[in-house]
Formats: sequence, C-alpha cells, structure tokens
Amino acid sequence: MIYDEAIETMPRSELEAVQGERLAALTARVYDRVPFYKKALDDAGVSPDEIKGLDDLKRLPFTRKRDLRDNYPFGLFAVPMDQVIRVHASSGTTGKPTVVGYTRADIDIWADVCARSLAASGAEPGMMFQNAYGYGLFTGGLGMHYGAERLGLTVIPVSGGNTARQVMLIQDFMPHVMACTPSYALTICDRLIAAGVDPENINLRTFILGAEPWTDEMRKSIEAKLPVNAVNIYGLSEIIGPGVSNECVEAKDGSHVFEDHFIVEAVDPETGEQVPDGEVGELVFTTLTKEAIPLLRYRTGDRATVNRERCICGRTHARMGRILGRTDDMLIIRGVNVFPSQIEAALLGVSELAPHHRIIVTKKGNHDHLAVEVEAVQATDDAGYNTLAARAKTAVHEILGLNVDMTVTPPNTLPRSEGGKLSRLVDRRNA
Ligand code: DLL
Repeated sequence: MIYDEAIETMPRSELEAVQGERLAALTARVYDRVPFYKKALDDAGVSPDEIKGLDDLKRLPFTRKRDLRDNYPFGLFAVPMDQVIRVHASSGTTGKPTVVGYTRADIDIWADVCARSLAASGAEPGMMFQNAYGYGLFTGGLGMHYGAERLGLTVIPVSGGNTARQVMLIQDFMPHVMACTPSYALTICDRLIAAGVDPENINLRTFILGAEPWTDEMRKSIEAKLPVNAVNIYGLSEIIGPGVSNECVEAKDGSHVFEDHFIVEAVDPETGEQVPDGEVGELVFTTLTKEAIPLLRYRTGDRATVNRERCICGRTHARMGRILGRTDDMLIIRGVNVFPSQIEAALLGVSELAPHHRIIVTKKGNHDHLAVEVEAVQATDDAGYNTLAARAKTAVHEILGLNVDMTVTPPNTLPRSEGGKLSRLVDRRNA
C-alpha cells in the first residue's frame, strides 16, 4: 500500500521542481535564523538569493556531526525554544549527545514519513503493531509510534528488550507487524522457535528492521525462520529519526528516500564531489521542510549507493542501497551509536587507569558485543583490579548507557604493535 500516492509516485521532474523551491526557501531561512549557517554561507561566498533550484545544491556548504557538537545543545535550532515541543538525542563523538528538536509541524512530518514507511513495509490500517524500538531520547520508539497511529494501526508500545515479554505479547496480542533492530529480530525468531510456537498460530508477518547495519543474508535467515517479510527502515536523529527512507515490500531492493522532505546525495568522502548514481559514496541529506533544526548537506558518515530508477512498486522516489560501512569509526551496539573516543573519554576520567586500553568487538549470538581492556597505572591484587574495573564500567555506562565487559590488567600488559602503539579497536566480528 502507498500511504501518500500523489507524493510518492510524483513524476521526478515535478518532484525535483518541488525540491528546488524548498531548497531556495530553506537556504534563506537558515541564513536568517541560524548564526552558524550565516557564517558558513558567507565563508563559502554564497548569498542565499543565488540558490534558485536543485542545481545550486552543490554550492552549499556541508554540515557535520562536529558542528552539532560545537553548537551543543540547541545552538543550531532555527526557531525560539517555545516552539520546540520535543527534543531527542543520540550519542555524539564525545560524552555529549547529539541533540535535535522538533516543532509541532516537524512532529507532523515525522509521523507522515513513518506512516509511509510502515505502509511501504506492508502494514495496513487496522493491523496490530508491536513497537520494540526503545522509547526515550532515542528516536526509534516515539518516531514509529506516531507513524503507526497516523496510519491507523493499534500500537503496542512495548519498547526494547525483555524478550520473554515480547514473545508472550506476540502470542497473546497477535501483532501483524513488529519493528526492532535486525539482530533483535533474529533473537525473537529463535525464541519463538525454541518455544515451539507454530507460525500459523501467530499473526506476525512483517518485520521493519533498522537502526543498525544488516545484510541480505540476515534477511534470508529471518525469512527462513518465520513466514515474514523483513523490510529495511533507515534514518538518523539529525535528519528526523526513523523514516528517512524505507524499502517497499514489493521490491525489497533499496530504501525509498522521502525526497519531498529530504534531498539525498552520495559524495566522495575525500573530495566531497557527488558520485554517479550506483556508485558507493557517503550519504548526505538536506532537510527541506524541517523547522526546528534544518540541516544543509549533512554528512551522515554512512556509505551506500543511490539510484533513481523507477521501482516496480510505482514509487518514483530515489532508492539508497544497504549501508555498507561508515567513513568514521562509529560502532552500533544494540542500536546505540558508540564512538571509541567516548570510551576513551570515560576511561580518562578514572585517574588510576593508564591511557592504554583496547576495545574488542565480537559477535555474541546475533549481537555485536563490546569488551574493554585497560591497564592500571599501578600494580595491585585481583580484588584491586576488580574494583577498578567496576568503576571503569560505571564511567562508561554513565556516558554511553551501555554495560560493557571491562577488564583491568596490570601495567604494560596489553599487546603493543611494532611502534609500541596499542591498536585501540580490535574488530573480531568476522573472525
Ligand atoms: O537509529 C534512527 C532509527 C531508528 C532508524 C529506528 C531506523 C529505525 P540514530 O540513533 O541517530 O538514529 O543512528 C543513526 O544508525 O547514521 C546509521 O549509521 C545507522 N542506521 C540506522 N538505520 C540503519 C539501517 C536511528 N537501516 C545511524 N541500516 C545511522 C544500517 C542504519 N544502518
């Protein structure tokens, strides 16, 4: 089902004309209202009245995650605070989160693009929807919640975690659609199978999966375990949250970017030049309609292709391929964005720890798992190391909200490479 047929199947020439008009208005708006953008445009030698259409996009400066951090928490907001009715946040590269805001109109747009996403995935009004994305500062839970209500679904706002309860609700409330991370979907499937649940006795037929990278192999594996469609949803807090793009269940071949609200580009991460359709580049989004925190050419750090070919579902909006990796070292652990620099910052806060640590990423079952090893400044006994480890673990939890396996080792015991340097990040996921 197509939620907004007129918009989602609009001929590309019309769509691009709408984008061009909105881009011109957006540039003028941020120039007037956000000192950061006034300076960025002045520095780039671009006057807002020169931006007349989509062809002028390339002249606009990029925005980066560090710009949000430098203007923490609300410095990039383009409206007075009394018009901001909600804030959300995700992890930043340091201890401080990346903060975003929404006006009433922004919440409305967000509900719309999430309703489009749910419909593209196969949800229909009247269905029951188990929403297992986290509710809170994370955008996943509330974003999908409003979208589901907009589409006319019955929402079960269960939030993330507590697998036993998720499995109970799937059997008792009989949801047709469930949204969670792909790794969690695998866990849910395995638990249902282990409990001997007959798929014919439950209604679950659609998984809407995102917030972390996944592969076609994972899709095959999920769809082999249960008679479901597993469909990709993509988004990031800075752009709106979930609902930046979504696959259609008809093709399951790339996620349609809701281009009347978001311009998508793929650029060479080194040069910043746009790469041709079909080639891998860093995804860059411009928010055309958002009021509270509109962003020009935001560098996501996510690497993927973009193509504008017509889709069998009838939608004309561009599709992005799967996220193939990042241009930075961001990890996603249980849906939480983790930068190694955050862990380093947390450990540096414990004075008995030496600045020598390594972060080891492995797979435990379906999930990525983080372990941290850090050296103590002074040798002590086992009890001493354990106490220090508990403190280090708390320090990391305070910054990331994640429990990691923490080991404190005696001084000078972690392996160093040739130049005496520790390799800080050891990725054993594919080992
Ligand atoms: O993860 C928003 C979201 C919630 C998307 C629920 C989908 C479903 P952030 O916490 O800001 O927002 O993290 C955004 O997560 O830049 C990607 O690196 C990654 N990501 C999100 N969706 C996908 C996906 C939410 N489908 C960051 N595939 C993004 C791969 C994804 N990576």
